[in-house]
Amino acid sequence: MAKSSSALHPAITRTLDIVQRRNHSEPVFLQAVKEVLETLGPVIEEHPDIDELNLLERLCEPERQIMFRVAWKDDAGRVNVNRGFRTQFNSVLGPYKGGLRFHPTVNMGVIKFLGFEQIFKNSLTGLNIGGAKGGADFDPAGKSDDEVMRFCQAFMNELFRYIGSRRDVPAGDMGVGPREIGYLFGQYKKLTNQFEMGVLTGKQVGWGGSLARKEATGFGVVYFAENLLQARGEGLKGKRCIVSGAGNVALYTMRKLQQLGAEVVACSDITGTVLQQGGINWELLRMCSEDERRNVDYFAQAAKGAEFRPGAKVWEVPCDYAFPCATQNELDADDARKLVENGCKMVCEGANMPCTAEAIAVLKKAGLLIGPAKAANAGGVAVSALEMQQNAGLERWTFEQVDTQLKQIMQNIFQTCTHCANKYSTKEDYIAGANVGGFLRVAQAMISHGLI
Ligand code: NDP
Ligand code: 2IT
Repeated sequence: MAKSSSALHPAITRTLDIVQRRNHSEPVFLQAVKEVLETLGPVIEEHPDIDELNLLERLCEPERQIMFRVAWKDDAGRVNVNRGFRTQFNSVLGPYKGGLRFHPTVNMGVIKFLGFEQIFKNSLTGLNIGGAKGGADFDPAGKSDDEVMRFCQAFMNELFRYIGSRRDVPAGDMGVGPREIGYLFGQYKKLTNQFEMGVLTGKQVGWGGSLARKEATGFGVVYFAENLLQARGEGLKGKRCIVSGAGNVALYTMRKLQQLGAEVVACSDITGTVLQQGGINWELLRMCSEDERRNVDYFAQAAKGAEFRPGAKVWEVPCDYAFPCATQNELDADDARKLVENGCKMVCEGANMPCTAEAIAVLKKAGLLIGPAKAANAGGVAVSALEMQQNAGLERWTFEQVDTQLKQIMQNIFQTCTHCANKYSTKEDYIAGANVGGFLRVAQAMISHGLI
């Protein structure tokens, strides 16, 4: 069987043309589709029915897209209007599953890129969850608790028609954490008059949430990185790491890195980059970020020996390993060159599609290990599925039980990526490995379900 060749399979070029024509105003969606499709050539050659059944085009078209008005009143009594979204991309492996993002940059293209990625990520977990994503162009920054609650209620007034524990199960993403999930759940319960625990995940642990869900994405990223490094006979102990972001994924990536003996030298957010001698004071950072909802400029003032670089990206700080955990396309070709120059050996993606295509090309050429997002950050949604499992069985597992399963799932994902990289691309091409591994399970299920 032929491995990846420079000329793309005709089914791929044809599908890319169609997707480009249909979605020309959605660059990040196109970027995500291109990255996946370009790695599928050898699989399509091996399974001609994929082309005969036009699976690629079917896969790139969401099963359903919902867009709605969200009108709500701020504390000054003014009426605000935002746009809400849910893309129910693919339900072949289970109920639609994926987070909600509240951020001013949200639009249909962003939600579609995230929903598309989610199909393959969810497939890689080996669990029965389909792919979806949603959110709104609402900016939670600077909003009062009451404003966030009123927005969540108004958002759910429309979304509730389309979700359900066996239909579509949203969770958090940027700007949506346990507080927002609580308000969303309260309104869903009010509207449906049912305590349908499994309709949302990422709930607080007191009323149906899973222990270790909060930690899961970041911990999973580090478990995946450990697997990558072990395969090269390397490890995390004593290594200098940099992490972008200071939100949920970044925080728990840093936590696990420190627990495993790595030194986290810097992190960042929209205000800039903070470095701290002897490593980032994690407890203090967690308090600033989670409890006080403050930025890293504030943390830098409180942290001993911290240096703050306003507006600077974190990638200029020399490190052994880098963990982009903030947002899409946050690491470009110049940043990648900087990392290479400074001797960085691995980039493991916590955020969804944090590296531009050009950055990936630079990193690959320099031989860095790359942990692709749809594999490396799948721990969050995997533990969401474990939360659904606990809810369905009216069970409550210990932190250790969940964490042990998370570790095993991340190892399984790594093995799938390794196997598929070796078989369909080249050794250590975990990007192709993740795409193919995620795709194969979805494709087989789509074929089984017939033309629907
Ligand atoms: P949070 O909202 O908790 O945190 C996001 C962090 O990224 C904040 O520190 C934010 O800074 C920073 N950030 C956002 N945009 C930029 C930017 N343009 N430049 C610099 N910093 C920026 O979100 P999460 O941690 O949940 O999500 C982070 C990433 O991980 C996203 O890509 C998300 O899709 C992905 N992800 C999340 C999962 C989850 O379970 N939550 C699971 C898998 C992936 P500021 O506060 O200053 O805006
Ligand atoms: O990008 C992601 O995987 C998430 N935001 C988590 C989704 C989920 O359903 O837990």
